[in-house]
Amino acid sequence: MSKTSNTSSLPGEVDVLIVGGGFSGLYQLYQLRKRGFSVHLVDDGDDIGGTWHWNRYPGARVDSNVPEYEFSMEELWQDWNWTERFPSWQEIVEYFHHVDKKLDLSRDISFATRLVSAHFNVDSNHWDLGMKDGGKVSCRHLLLCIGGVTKSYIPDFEGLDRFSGVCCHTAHWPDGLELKDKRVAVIGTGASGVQVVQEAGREATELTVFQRTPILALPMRQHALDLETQAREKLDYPAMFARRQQTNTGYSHLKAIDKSALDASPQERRAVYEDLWEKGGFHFWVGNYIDTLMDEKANRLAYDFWREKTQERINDPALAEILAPAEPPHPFGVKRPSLEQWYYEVFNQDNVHLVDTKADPIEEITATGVKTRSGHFDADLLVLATGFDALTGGYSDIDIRGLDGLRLSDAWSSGARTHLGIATAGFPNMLMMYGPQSPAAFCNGPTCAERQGDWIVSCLEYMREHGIARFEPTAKAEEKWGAVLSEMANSTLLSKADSWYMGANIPGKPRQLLSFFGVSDYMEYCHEVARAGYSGFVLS
Ligand code: N01
Repeated sequence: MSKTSNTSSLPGEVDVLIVGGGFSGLYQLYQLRKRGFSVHLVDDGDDIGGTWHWNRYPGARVDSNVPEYEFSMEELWQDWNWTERFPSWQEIVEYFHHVDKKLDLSRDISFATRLVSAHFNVDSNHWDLGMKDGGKVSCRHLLLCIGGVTKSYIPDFEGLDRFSGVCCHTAHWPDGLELKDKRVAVIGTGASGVQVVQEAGREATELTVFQRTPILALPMRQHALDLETQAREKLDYPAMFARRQQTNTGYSHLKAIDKSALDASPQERRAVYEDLWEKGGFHFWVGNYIDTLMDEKANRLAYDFWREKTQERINDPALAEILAPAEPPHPFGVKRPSLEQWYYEVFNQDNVHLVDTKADPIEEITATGVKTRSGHFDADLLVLATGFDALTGGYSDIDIRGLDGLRLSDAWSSGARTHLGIATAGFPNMLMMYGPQSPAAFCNGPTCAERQGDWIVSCLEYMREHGIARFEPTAKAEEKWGAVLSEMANSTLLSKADSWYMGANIPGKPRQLLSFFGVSDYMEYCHEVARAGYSGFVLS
């Protein structure tokens, strides 16, 4: 696999400095450069790809199907083909190299360059930026495209530093580390854990899975893609990409059924559920009856169907009850349902053990494995699939200081406050893509990168055309946006789980809904703000 190598050196000053080389950052680089902005991108990694540069654990693959999960520009898809409906991280990285080559992006990217400080300079209305290696840049606009799952979370397990085997978090998988012929322990059963467990089930001599909350995983229904079919389907790509702009999920084919599950007869509902189940992917999640994520009774019907289907695949009734319990651990779909291929069958193997850490808590990590209340589980490789300080953690890792030296981490100490999930009061000329209170967690990534991205590009053009040196949202606009999110949390079942959507997976983190549900509805708000001359922003 070829690595992107032609790294550009840092410029002294630019109109826009972008941080992060994933879908959103690369889109901004391409679009802003085309419009005559001087723009540069920095990324901590030594290659593009954003989350796909970092998350390269065995089995890592995307949960969104292609071609929905790619850019919509024709010059990018006309001569690109995939081999699988849900591609592996390796193939996605290759796709990013293709994008780089086609759009000639890396001439304006500094790789292995980590932004560590960003201080707003009130005299110049510029941001003074400092990189980890000492490099400095001044920019008019700071555009943070750092992604939602940037800062990994490692729980404070007693004795973790004493483990004598190899221990790694899924987001920091070293090149060449294999599961084969090892005794593997995996802590965590979110989307990352599910994928590692599937691979470890095939490769490891012994596998122990530590589950705190069962994942309500859905069948992926993976299949290979051939060139003839893709050539035929490309005739419809422009229409498909246009449709994807119109839905709240950001997928052209995924739209909730505009009917209550409770209004359907049991036979009709069963037929709908079976159909969604067979389609695979996220159909059973966001293509389900409209009230599935809003009404407890409707939700329970979906949960019971999920449980029935899942339990059928697990031989041991006791294990089936731990993996798919009679009482839901939380409403279905309010934590991210991972897509799986053979996850549940793994637990039918003799060399695989499941530990329910609610019943049998982890007491400590020892030199040779994991000690729980009931016993000790030996391991050579300890995999921490324990997630991320999602949506806000990446920001608190940078020393961002706005007006009067205000630190972003202090401004957000009791919760993230934003206008549209794009900007925050006290931090002029700083914009976030995929930020907290934007639709990041509930939208197909590339769609969000393009839709929110186009709005940001227009916003920056507007500021340039009107000679505006500085803009920032008002505290009042942030309050209003916060109220929109609170209302959303209260009118759905989203607040009923301790998920990263709610900031509730990190001890001590303020509990709030961190993502807006529905990208089309969200864009309506954004367009309304722009039409009103950027209402809620102070322009000077
Ligand atoms: O992280 P998670 P992730 N003791 O937070 C457990 C995206 N993604 O990396 O549920 C024991 O979901 C925790 O338990 P609990 C996707 O958006 C996408 O898997 O809190 N266990 C949970 O089981 C996803 O949602 C893809 O009770 C502890 C797990 O660790 C997001 O990234 C692939 C614990 C963390 O799960 C994050 O997924 C991968 C403790 N002290 C990721 N602390 C694809 O597109 C935490 N856990 C395929």
